[in-house]
Amino acid sequence: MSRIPLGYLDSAGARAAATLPLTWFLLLVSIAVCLAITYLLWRALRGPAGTIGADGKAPAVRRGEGAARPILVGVAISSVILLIALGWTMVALAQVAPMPRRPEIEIDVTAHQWWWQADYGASEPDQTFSTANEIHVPVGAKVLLRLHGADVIHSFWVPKLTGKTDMIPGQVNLTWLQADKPGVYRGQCQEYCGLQHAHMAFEVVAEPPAQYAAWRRAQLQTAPPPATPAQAEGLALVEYRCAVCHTVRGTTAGSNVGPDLTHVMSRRMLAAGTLPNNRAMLAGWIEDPQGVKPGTLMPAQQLSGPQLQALLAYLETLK
Ligand code: HEC
Ligand SMILES: [Cu+2]
Repeated sequence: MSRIPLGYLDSAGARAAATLPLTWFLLLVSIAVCLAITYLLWRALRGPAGTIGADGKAPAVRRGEGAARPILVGVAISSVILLIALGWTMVALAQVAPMPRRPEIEIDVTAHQWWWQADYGASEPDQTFSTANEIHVPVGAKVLLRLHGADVIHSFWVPKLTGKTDMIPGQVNLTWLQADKPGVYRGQCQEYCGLQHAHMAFEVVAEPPAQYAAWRRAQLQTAPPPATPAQAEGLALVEYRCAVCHTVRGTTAGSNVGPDLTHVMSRRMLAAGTLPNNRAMLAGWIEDPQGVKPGTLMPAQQLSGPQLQALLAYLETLK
């Protein structure tokens, strides 16, 4: 599926599309204003300089006939443009502000320093699961997002699909999105939230409904039991070393300081969009998370070589 980078000058969904013409209008007006002011300044600077009179005083300012005209014209033009911008903003707000009354999907997204937790199925207790840094939605569906903040203020932003909404501890903010085309849309935290704010990205994977349903079914599964001695040793290490912070459903690891790892290998990226997800990157992350994301809340694990291999053998089964 194609990866679609950040960018707000085009849209891929109804909510972003509603504000797009206004964005372009304001952008072009701003550019025109900059050019006009530059031109007027340039013209004024090129005009004849005033000369100091014989008495050593600057010449008196002369106010010619009709000198007030440019001011009046300028004020009139600005007022008209600002009134248009105001009216247009109201219209755009009316289009994007109401939440969908019957959303097809509801997801609780919680921002942590510095990763995203996505919980599905709050309204159906047998359909709940938690994932991280990757939000799947079916193409064309209206998706309601309940936004939570775990520690400090963050902000949810997927420019191709929806504008920014703050995620504030102790408060639930709502937003919604709808993807019209399949694709992987990049999102980013938009409120400075500490050391690794720049490495707090995520992806919205919009896929055809059948594919989405298959993904959801797979996410609902618990982790498979280990099939080899190495995997069994890996599981023991997870329950001993990682369980204080991570969940692997189907094992005794059940903490939520860090991302749910039950299906960690099904994800495209690791550590909030920081590393591509494969065996080598996973090993590097577990050995030295502080080298990848200095300040991240996962400490280095200091495992021996054989321990790391066993751990990887087990983690690779978490698809
Ligand atoms: C003290 C808590 C803590 C411990 C112990 C811990 N982790 Fe983490 N882990 C985290 C946090 C917090 C993150 C999120 C880091 C980020 O993205 O900034 C994380 C992220 C990860 C990720 C990336 C997941 C993703 O989807 O991006 C993996 C994989 C991971 N940890 C594996 C492990 C393994 C394996 C162990 C045990 C050997 C372990 N962790 C021990 C807190 C912990
Ligand atoms: Cu943030």
